[in-house]
Amino acid sequence: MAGSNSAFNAADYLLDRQVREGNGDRVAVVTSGRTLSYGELAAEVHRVAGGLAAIGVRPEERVMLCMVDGIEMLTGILGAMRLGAVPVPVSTMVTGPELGKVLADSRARVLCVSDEFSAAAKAAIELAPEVTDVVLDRADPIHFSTRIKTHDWTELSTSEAWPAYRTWEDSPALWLYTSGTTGEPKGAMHRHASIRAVCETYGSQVLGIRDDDRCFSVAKLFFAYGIGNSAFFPLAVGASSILDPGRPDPHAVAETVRAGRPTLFFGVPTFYSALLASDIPDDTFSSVRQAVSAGEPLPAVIFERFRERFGVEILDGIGSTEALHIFLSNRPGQAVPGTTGVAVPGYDVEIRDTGGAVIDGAGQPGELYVRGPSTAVGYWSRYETTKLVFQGEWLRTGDSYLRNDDGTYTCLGRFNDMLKAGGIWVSPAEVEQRLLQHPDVAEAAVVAAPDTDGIDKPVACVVPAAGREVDERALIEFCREGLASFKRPRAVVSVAELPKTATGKIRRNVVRESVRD
Ligand code: 3SK
Repeated sequence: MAGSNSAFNAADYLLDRQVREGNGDRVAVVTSGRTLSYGELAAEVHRVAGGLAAIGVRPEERVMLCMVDGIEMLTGILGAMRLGAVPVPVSTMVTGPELGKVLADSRARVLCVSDEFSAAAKAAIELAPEVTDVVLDRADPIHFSTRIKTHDWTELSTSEAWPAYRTWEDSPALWLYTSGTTGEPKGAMHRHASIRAVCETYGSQVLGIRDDDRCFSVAKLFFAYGIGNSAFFPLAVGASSILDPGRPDPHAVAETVRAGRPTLFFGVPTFYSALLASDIPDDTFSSVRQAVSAGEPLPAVIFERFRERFGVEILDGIGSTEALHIFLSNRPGQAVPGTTGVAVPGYDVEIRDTGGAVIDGAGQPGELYVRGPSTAVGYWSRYETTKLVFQGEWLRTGDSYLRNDDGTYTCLGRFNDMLKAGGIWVSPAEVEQRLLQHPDVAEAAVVAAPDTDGIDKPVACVVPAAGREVDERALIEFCREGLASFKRPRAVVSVAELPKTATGKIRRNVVRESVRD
């Protein structure tokens, strides 16, 4: 029962329950080299749990995983959970020192790492004195320092099966590091029951995921968005997951889609835009019954162009690492382009002013707060930041939102990305959406930059569409026509690419600095 602290283990819920319910022969996971049934995946997870225990991992200890998507990453995460330990999947897009920072912060003793990140791991370990053991996914271990014992993955996956630890609903299950678009990385600590909560809310009631679905997510398992899409949602209902170890690029993803024929496809706005800019065939997504977007607002123009060209509706939603997954979303068949839809069942949202008072009326911007069954218990060892973000039952998202007359919500950007022109608030997202409607524009970021009088004005950085050139005057005129004139960018800078975070979000602070130079 939700709310009580009875015995519950998320790995048991996702895998062993399927086997107990007679789904052992169903396909659980498909990767480039292997296909595993639920029975086979559960057995491998039991052995990996035993392997981790054999190298000394104890319940409640952290195990960090810096790995490509594949059977090892999935069984490493679920094996640690089964053992009652806490998997900490981390971004594979970081440098050695960045990895070292989160490794040291987490106090993990064991690091699991894919071959291609072993150099970063070597540098990271120098900064993390607690690390004693490294598990590599190749048979030929590289040499770390003398204090480190190295193991290869086969050692784990051929160990004695290990029974599920008697975790409770509120036992620690998973840590996910987040830094927002700036800030220091902080570990959001999630409970076992939160994993079931996201499956029973967004997974079942919004996506309507079924056992005959096949999920493919461009966002990797180390993101909150990706682990829900590729592990929690499919496994909770006996569906299958397609895991791709490669870096997402439109042609490679189109290839995986053609081969795996997913029915649910998960991406982020930047990737949908890259798919639209590519020459992949228009029938690429013919197997997909629903596409999903999160991470940042999906511009209406991308929604329309994707549906027109590929014949698939993209369901835009917003979640956060702290909430574990999506809590505000459009609904299948009823998407309102340019909005993030309404609260996911089980979650409540509020818009509050800077003093924290709830704003009731439609059309008034404020900061979005959410409460629901999957919010993290706080950040690891970050007392002050925890108090700022986790306020009683409510989670402060840092996103600026307004409620529309029809009850849907529209994102105006990060709360602190809002800019003023002529003393009036301007939403960068709104100006960017207008720019994206222009055929010369592939991507856009609008930030504030001081004019010659030192007064902030909106400036746009745009990536031209393939084969096009950007005409500054024409784009400013285009914005003046489509928006209130004060919102138009006063300058347009053409750039080859926009700086992004590992999750594909525009790094506005970097864009801001670049236009101020
Ligand atoms: O940024 C989002 O929208 C998101 C969605 C699901 C899970 C995690 C995140 C950060």
